[in-house]
Amino acid sequence: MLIKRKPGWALPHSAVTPEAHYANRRQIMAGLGASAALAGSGLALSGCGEAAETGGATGDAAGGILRADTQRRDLTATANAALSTDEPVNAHEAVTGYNNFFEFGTDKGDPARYADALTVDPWSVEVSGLTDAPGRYGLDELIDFQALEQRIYRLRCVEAWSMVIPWIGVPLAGLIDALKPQSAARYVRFETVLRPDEMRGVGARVLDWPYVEGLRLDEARNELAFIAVGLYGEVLPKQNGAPLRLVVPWKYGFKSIKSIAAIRFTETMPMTSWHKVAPGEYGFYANVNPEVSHPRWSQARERRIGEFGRRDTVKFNGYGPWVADLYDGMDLTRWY
Ligand SMILES: Nc1nc2c(c(=O)[nH]1)N[C@H]1C(S)=C(S)[C@@H](COP(=O)(O)O)O[C@H]1N2
Ligand SMILES: [Mo]
Repeated sequence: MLIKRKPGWALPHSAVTPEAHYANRRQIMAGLGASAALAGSGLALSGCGEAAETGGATGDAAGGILRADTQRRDLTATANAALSTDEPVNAHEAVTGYNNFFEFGTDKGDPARYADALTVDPWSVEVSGLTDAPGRYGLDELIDFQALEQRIYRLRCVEAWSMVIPWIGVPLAGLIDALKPQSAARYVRFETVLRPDEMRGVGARVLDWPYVEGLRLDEARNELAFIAVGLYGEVLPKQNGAPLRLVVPWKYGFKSIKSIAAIRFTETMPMTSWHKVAPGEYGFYANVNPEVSHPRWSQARERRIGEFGRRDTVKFNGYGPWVADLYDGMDLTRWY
């Protein structure tokens, strides 16, 4: 499919400064503070032009090292306006304080409270399976910190709440190519690090740890599929899945696996954590779909964190123009 699809919600390029530096994070946060209670504040990218100072990460990235253990370190990224929503982003406090990361507990505040125990530097990812480039890679070998993009995506959790998050990262497609999957590979399987000493939640058998997720390879190569290493202009907070996590915004949030430590290319569909624990409730595809109810609740509407009331959920979380053709011919009420 070579047609460039641009849906109604895509921002015109003129609306955003092409080089959006989160130069002075404090200044941005000050602007957000006033509206934080409402959890919506059109994160003013266009205002960033005034901030002259660039983030400290550039120099380090030039040296080839970006240490992800340093929380609140600024990253420099180019705004990808075409793939960003212009909806108000959620407050930093919500994005980093209301999380699902069950390895640290099941309360929404647990990840922010306890994920600090996770060691994210050094970090490596084991690449295996049907690939011509198997091996163990360091973070800086996998991610080009000179080529970071910002993408403002909606995140729709299967629990029927949603947020808008300004991610920083790289397209997953480029990473997949670099890892040279063989022609027989049809799926990619991701695994979260498992460290009982650092993850106080894994004693509880909520899931069969480690957390596992997967995508069909053509889904992984879709231009929306993203690997985030930051958000809100800073290095990814641990509660959000440092140092690298998947973001697939047309799917329910549980597909966007955090703190990835292993990537495996397979011929058959990988068994994923939520599908394993409740096959009747969570499918492999997990595309956002208001027409298919979760067995225990409707998916027709959602609560945008920070808003009162509920809004209608949109099929594919509004990303149908990019992804709908991935599922041509599939019965999405069966392959939920
Ligand atoms: N390893 C791991 N990844 C995970 C989860 C988890 O519990 N463990 N929760 C998922 C769910 S249910 C959601 S909604 C998103 C939440 O991402 P956020 O906290 O950055 O908003 O992370 C997903 N990735
Ligand atoms: Mo979720």
